Amino acid sequence: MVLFVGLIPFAHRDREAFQEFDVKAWFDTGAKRVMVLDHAERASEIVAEALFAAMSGRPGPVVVGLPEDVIRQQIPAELHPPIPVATGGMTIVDSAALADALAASSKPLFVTGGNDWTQGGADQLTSWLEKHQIPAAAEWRTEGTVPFSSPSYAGPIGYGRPRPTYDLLEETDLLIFVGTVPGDVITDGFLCRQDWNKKNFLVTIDPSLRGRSGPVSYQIVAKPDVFVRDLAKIELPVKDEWKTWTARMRAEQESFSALPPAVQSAGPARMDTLMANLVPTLPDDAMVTLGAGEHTNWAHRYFPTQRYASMISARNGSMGYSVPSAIAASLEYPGRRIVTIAGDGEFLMNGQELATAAQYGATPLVIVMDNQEYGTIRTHQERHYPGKVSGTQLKNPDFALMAQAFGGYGIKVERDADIPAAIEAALKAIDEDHVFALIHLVVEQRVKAY
Ligand SMILES: Cc1ncc(C[n+]2csc(CCOP(=O)(O)OP(=O)(O)O)c2C)c(N)n1
Ligand SMILES: [Mg+2]
Repeated sequence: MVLFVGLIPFAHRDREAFQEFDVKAWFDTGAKRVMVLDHAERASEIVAEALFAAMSGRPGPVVVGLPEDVIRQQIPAELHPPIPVATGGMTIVDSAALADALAASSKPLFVTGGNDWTQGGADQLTSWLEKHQIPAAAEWRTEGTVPFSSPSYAGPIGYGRPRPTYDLLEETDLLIFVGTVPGDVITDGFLCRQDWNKKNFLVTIDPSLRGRSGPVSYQIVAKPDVFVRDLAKIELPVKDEWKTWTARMRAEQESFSALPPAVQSAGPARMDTLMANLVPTLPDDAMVTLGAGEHTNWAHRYFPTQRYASMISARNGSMGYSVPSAIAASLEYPGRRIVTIAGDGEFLMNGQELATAAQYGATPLVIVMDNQEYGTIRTHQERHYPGKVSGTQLKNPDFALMAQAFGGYGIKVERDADIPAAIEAALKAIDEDHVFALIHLVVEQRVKAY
C-alpha cells in the first residue's frame, strides 16, 4: 500500500500552522518507509521509489507526504521507469540442503503465510505436498494458501488453535516456514518450539528475519512463488512415516472443522447453527474478512478457505476491520461471495461504512454476532479477576434496522429456528436485488466456538 498524505505548504513548516504535523514522526513506527516530496521535479522518482519500497522484500505500507505548494508546481512530464523487485530463489546448495533435510525427516511440516503469494504458487505447492503426502498448516489468519479441502491441509496455527496442532508444532522434526517466520503468535509468546536443537527452515525474501522466534537451521532468501517453482523440481520417494503423520494431522483438522449439526434447537440463536447452514451455500472462491474478537473463531474453525487469498484480516488484531475490508473485497471481486463476521463491539467501530457499500454497490454478507459484550475482554476479566466484570457490557442498537437505513437488506434473528430462512433471504437480497445484506444474530453471552 502506498498512502499519499497532503501536508501544509512548505513556507508554513514548524510554526504550528493549521493542520501541521510531522509525517515522519507520525507514521515512522507503522510504515515501512516515509518520504516527503520536497522538490516537484522528483515526483515521478519518488512515486517509483515508493512503489518499489512497498513491494520489495517483505511487502508493506509506504507513506508519501505532499506539501500543498509543491503539488501545484508544473514540471516536465517525464516518467521514472519502474524499479524492478528482486525475487530471490533457491541456489543448488539450498535445494540440496532442503532435499537432504526432507530425506532425513520422518515428520516434516510446512507452514504457509505472508501476503506475497499468487494462486499459481499456492496451487504448485499444494500439488507437491499432496504428491509427497507432506502436511502444511496455515500461519495466523493466512488460511487458504493450501486449500481447506486438501488432504495435506493440517489447519490453522494462530491464536485459538486446537491443542493438537500446538503439540504437533513441537513434535515435527523439520519445520519449513514459507512466506513468513515463526513469530510470537504461533509460538504462544515465545514459548513453543524454542529448543535450539530443533530443525527450522525459513523461506523468506527478508534476510533480516525480523519477528522470528526459535531456532534457525537454514535460511532461503526467496519470495514464496519462486521458492515453490524450485521446490517442484525436488522429487523424493514418499516415506510411509510421512503418510501416517499427514493422515494423523489431517484427521485432527477434519474433526476440528467438521460442521456442527444443521438442525436448529428450540432455543436462542447460535453461531454454530449459522455456520452449519451458511457454509454449504458457499462457492469455492468465497472469502471471509475479520476484525478482532471471539466471533472470529467460528470463521477460523469452519470457513472453507479454498483460495489464496480467501481470509482477509488485520493480523495485529485490530477491531473495526470487518466491514470496511468486506466492502473493499466486494468491490475488487464483484463476482465472489464476500462474507464478514463482525462482533457487536467490532461493528460499532466502523459499521457506518455500510454507507460506502450502498454508494458504490458493494454486496458483502455481514454477519453481526451480538453477544451484548466485548466478549474477548470479558473472558480476560473472568480469567484473571473472576466475577469482576467491568466496562465490557454493551447496549446495542438494532443492527438490522441500521442496515436497512443505510440502504441494504437487514434481518434480526433471535431464535435458532429462524436462521436458515434468514440466510436464504439475505443471499437472495445480495444475488437478486444486488444490495449488501446484514444478519443481526442475537446470541447468548459467553458462547464460544471452542
Ligand atoms: C481498535 C481496537 N480496540 C481495542 C481492542 C482490544 N479488543 C480486542 S477484542 C475486543 C472486544 C471485541 O468485542 P466484540 O467485537 O463484541 O467481539 P466478541 O469478542 O464479543 O466476539 C477488544 C476491545 C482491539 N483489538 N482493537
Ligand atoms: Mg461481542
